[in-house]
Amino acid sequence: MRGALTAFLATLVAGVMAIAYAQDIKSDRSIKYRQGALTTMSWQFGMLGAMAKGERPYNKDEAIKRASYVAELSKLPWEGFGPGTDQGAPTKAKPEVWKEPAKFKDLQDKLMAETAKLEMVAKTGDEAAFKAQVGATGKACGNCHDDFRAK
Ligand code: ASC
Repeated sequence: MRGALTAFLATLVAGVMAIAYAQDIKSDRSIKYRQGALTTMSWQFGMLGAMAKGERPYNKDEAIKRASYVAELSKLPWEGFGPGTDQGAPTKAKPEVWKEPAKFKDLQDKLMAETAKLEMVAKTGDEAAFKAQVGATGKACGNCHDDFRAK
């Protein structure tokens, strides 16, 4: 009887540990995934920011290429913010991401709308409009960081 209970408890503990370990791996991968996507987007958008500020020469073809990357990249990070991925690796994501999902989603949608517009505007070759839209897109990045990313 005692032996059966011990075996049962040992199995239970092993099971709980296996689940915790699996979740930790999954969470760690999700966090690294979303950070990778956001970092890649930041690299590409940073080049457009430099162009908009005149730190890099304006080039229509380059602007189109990078804006199209940013438009696609802006769709990717969000699935990396699944349930339970508030911890498991170092992250600046605030608890609000999971507490206010509707608001978080709304800001994702706004970013994706701005990046889609950025790609469209880049294709027109209108430099002034492109620069203005880089500003609007950067604002959409910042709006989300204000409430959902720790400093
Ligand atoms: C960038 C970048 C961001 C945004 C943000 C704009 O280039 O990496 O996260 O712009 O700083 O507010």
